[in-house]
Amino acid sequence: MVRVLEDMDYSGEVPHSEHLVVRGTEPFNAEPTAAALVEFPITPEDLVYCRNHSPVLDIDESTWSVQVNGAERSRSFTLEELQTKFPRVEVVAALQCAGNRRKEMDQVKPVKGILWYDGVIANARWAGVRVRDILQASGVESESLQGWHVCFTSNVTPCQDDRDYGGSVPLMTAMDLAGDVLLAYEMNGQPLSPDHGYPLRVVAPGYLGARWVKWVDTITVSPNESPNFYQQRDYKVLPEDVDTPEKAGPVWAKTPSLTTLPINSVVASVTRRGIGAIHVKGYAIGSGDVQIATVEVSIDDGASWIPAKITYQEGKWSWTLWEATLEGVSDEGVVFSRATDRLGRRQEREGSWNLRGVAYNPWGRGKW
Ligand SMILES: Nc1nc2c(c(=O)[nH]1)N[C@H]1C(S)=C(S)[C@@H](COP(=O)(O)O)O[C@H]1N2
Ligand SMILES: [Mo]
Repeated sequence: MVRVLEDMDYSGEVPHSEHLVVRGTEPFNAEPTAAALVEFPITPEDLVYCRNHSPVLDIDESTWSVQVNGAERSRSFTLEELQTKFPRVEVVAALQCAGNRRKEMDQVKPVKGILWYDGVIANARWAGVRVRDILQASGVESESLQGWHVCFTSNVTPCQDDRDYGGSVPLMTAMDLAGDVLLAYEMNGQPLSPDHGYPLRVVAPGYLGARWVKWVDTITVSPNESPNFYQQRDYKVLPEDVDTPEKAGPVWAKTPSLTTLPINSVVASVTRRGIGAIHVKGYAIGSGDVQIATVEVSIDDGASWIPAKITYQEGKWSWTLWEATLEGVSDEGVVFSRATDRLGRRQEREGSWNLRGVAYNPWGRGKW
């Protein structure tokens, strides 16, 4: 456990990428345009969105250690031990904030939260240590801990709504070799930057970004989910009739925490090509571990659909990039996108409204 600040103090804030649209400075929250994002299968570090509930600090890795609280005993590991004693595992996975596209939901009816456009998503190559390996080395026997959770905490600084930042995933997910839950020390072949969790962050493929705890210094197995504010009182799809914070009060505890986000696709850019033609590009993302099978576009309000070409997809956890050229189009119009996954589940025309503006996924939409 490493506490650097007792209070939120922004005087040590690190410099950030200048290629992002800033949505807030203290804490620093910023996203790229979707048009910039879809130019790269693997998102370059300076186009990775930043989502923070606290100052971003430049942490001294020599003082870093991770405390693991197993069911029976506790252990602590230095960063060097993690890097040298455990296999290095690489995973390509998309990181997406549950608030992606909140701006569009807010136009349906106002919501509470940062009005993110469609850029709070990044596809990166993460490398680190499997949480499973660390837990096993700490004597955790998952067979006897059915229904338990792994709670991740960063104690470096207090946050806006809690004294630390935390989130959890089911223990089974972390123990499953196919789950690929890591404590990552690299992003895209480089050490993590302070913005993205240096020296160590959780990578929980298929889970919403809120569980990918940055600057993680404590892992606790528990019969309960993380008690942290951001697990219990935020990042939940409240019922549609809860439209004020007062009504939300008693409902938080009854509403399940978000795990995966729904299937999604967005139109990121529409370019006119000569007379009567447009070129459309976008991204899509499956829900959990179910990859995208097809993306289609429509220029007649959904009456007919044309398959887009998938230009990138990698493994189980990546996003999908797609593009389409449409000919014989009028001078201006609207193009929609919809994605279908390998189980045949399809993105619907409308998304559902909720007070916190999370998990929004209506058809993608672009104009020319
Ligand atoms: N310690 C800490 N971890 C955190 C957060 C935070 O505020 N503090 N934000 C979470 C949320 S809501 C998201 S979407 C992702 C964003 O990761 P990024 O800033 O690297 O894009 O980190 C998660 N991990
Ligand atoms: Mo988030």
